[in-house]
Amino acid sequence: MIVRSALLNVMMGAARKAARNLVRDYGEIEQLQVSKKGPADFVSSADTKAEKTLRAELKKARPGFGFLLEEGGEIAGDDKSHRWIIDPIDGTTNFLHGIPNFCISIALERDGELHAGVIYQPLGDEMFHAEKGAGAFLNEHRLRVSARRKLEDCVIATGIPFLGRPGHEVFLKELGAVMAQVAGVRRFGSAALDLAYVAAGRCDAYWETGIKPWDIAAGIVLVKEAGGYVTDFKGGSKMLDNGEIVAANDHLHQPMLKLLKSARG
Ligand code: LIP
Repeated sequence: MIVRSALLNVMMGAARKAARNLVRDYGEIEQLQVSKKGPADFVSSADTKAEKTLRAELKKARPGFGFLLEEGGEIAGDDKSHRWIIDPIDGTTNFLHGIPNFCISIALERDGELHAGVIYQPLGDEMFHAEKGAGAFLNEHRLRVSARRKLEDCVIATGIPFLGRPGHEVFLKELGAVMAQVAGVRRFGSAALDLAYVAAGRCDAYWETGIKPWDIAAGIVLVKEAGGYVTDFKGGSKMLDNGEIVAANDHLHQPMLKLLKSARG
């Protein structure tokens, strides 16, 4: 049995509590798909409810910590060195359409550095968790990024910009370059789970642009603790600031950066 820190236990407990209502709400979606009004309002209330639960649970355990919330924005705490970064539903479009690939994502930032991450996929009861220096886990199992060295053997995850999002042309260039070199490209619709999958070696790499801090903060800790590399497109560490991310195992990270750079021109 693995021994987890009190901090991770708090994060996992909050995720499980918020997930209970989320799963119930997800069960309602099917009925709402066929109603005239559609499920959009219902989903945004599920999102807000989950965020409220997460905030209350984490505040109870660590009263001084600040928050960066997808719905509620930035909330300063008395303790200036700690901040929770939370996405109550990552994969909202999936949730809305009754596609079961969504999760809760919670990260803890300590003195400006990402320190711990929990990504919980409630329908599969998959609890991904990691803390700096202590490794990454899926439930009780230690995670390690894939060992694949050749792009031709690899499955790569990505996110596709959609209506109202910039960068369509550039993305098509990136996709064109990547798809010609690899065994498969996947668009699962949850950046947090894409990163968890890289940490678990299910996917060999993941890239996306225009992504928000709460979508990727927890996943960054997971990939790094599973022995992978995560950077922005320039190879730097400003992913939360510029919304660009490339995550991969140690063999593929540089080749992926090179490929994306040459595709963008
Ligand atoms: C989503 C991401 C997804 C990305 C979407 C969106 P949300 O987050 O996880 O990978 O491609 O643009 O940002 O909106 O479900 O929290």
